[in-house]
Amino acid sequence: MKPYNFILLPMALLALTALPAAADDKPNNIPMDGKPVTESHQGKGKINSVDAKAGKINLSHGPIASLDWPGMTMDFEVTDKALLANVKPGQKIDFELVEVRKGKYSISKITAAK
Ligand SMILES: [Cu+2]
Repeated sequence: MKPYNFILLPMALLALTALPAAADDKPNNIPMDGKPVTESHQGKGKINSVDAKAGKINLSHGPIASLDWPGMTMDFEVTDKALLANVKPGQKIDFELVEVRKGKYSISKITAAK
């Protein structure tokens, strides 16, 4: 064996063993071209309460077809507490949800209902 083979062989083995693990770790919303896509879901609701300090909001929201959710009243966290700076109970809003963890959705956008 030439000296450089001692370096290349272990590297080749490492690359082979690392690939399957990396493929398994991929979230299922990354398409074939490898660019991550943040899928968002649109909802409409009415604000019941706002906890700006905790970054939480309680909404009565309508059905969200893209998530197969029925309408309900529930708490949401927001991805950025600044989203709650100009909202108050009683307001009707359009909002956007993103999946922040597997099965966990947070509000990423709030606008006055159109
Ligand atoms: Cu809900």
